[in-house]
Amino acid sequence: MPHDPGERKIMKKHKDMGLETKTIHAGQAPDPTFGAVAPPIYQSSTFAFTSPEEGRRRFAGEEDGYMYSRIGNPTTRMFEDNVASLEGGFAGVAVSSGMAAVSTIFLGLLQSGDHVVMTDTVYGPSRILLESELSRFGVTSTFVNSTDITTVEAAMQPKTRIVFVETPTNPTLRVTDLAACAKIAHAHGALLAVDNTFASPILQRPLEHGADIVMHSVTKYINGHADVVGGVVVSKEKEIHAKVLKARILFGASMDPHQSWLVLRGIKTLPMRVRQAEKNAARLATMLEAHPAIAKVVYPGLASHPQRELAARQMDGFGSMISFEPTGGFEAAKALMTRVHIPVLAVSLGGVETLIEHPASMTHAGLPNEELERIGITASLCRLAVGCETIEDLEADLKQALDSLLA
Ligand code: LCS
Repeated sequence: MPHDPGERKIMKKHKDMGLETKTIHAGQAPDPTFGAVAPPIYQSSTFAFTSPEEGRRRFAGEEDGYMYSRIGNPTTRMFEDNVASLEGGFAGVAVSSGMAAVSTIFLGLLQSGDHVVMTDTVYGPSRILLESELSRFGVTSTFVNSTDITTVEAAMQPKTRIVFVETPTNPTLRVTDLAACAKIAHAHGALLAVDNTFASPILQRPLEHGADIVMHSVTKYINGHADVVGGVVVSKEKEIHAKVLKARILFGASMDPHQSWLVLRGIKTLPMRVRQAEKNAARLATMLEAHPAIAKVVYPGLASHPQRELAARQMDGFGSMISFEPTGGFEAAKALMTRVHIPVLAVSLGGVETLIEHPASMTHAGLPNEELERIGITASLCRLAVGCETIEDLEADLKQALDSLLA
């Protein structure tokens, strides 16, 4: 298997096949040594050369092949090819976490003096990375409510290099028009990068809407079993991929071979997990909206969601994240989080188990209070990451917890 994407024959083979076929087969062929059907874990930091000349050629980029696992690893490569195939990109770069995916994009493509336009309600640390870290290296940024596309246009500057959009957003589930953003970014000579973590490639493929780069926290739906932290970046074009790969190699945020193997195992059931969780979420969102102990429910599939029509057009489903506010404010939110029995009180999402958390004091705690209120992360907002349990059990459990708030 070549180190450099080269002809990318493996991905071409599944190019026109369905998402289920791709998750199971893309990037993988039976092991050439023993025919093992499950991919081998190439748990090796380094790879032998048959001659000094071969080593020289590989380091010079004159020949495909592996040298050292920070640079490239066969198990990791299978995962990279698999996700690139799902997203319809040129190639993928696997990294050690979702935050490594965000930072590798910025480190690979920006320089001092450049400007970034970002969705204001992204996952808290993605925003903090720009505001408090990349600002130290002379990168400036503007945060906009990208659901209103005019704010993106208004924020563009001559030095804007990247428009970074998260859709749907964590945890406010706002939806941004990707095709409109791509048009604006390209008209100004910038790239559109999309955090596709909440949708997964099963429900949304940003490159099809004109984006140049798509990234995931693999920790979530792609792995799906709450046992791995990882990230991946898929680029549409070879030139962008080369820059992202170089940043991964030099800044060193590589994915470990064992991590890659676990993630390859998880991704095979991605379509089934995503669809089951979505079915559950749709039922729970409707049930929550009708309950007297609930003041507000945010779910892109509800008629009350302001961007429902856009979500229906741009996505192949509404996902399995729900945010809601109980009528009794912060105290009611706290009580609810302790009275549910099935949802686990924990951050993260995208696993088979349902999780509940409080964004203002947990995932988004790094943002100032006024900003949290402004972007809709109120003190009473709870986030439910719906899993794949039996729906009647989830419904009954949430109902008993909500009923207890009225008692
Ligand atoms: N992007 C999104 C949309 C996320 O939700 C997260 C993590 C990241 C990037 C970063 O990924 P990581 O480095 O953690 O793999 N979101 C989390 C959350 O909502 N709860 O815990 C982590």
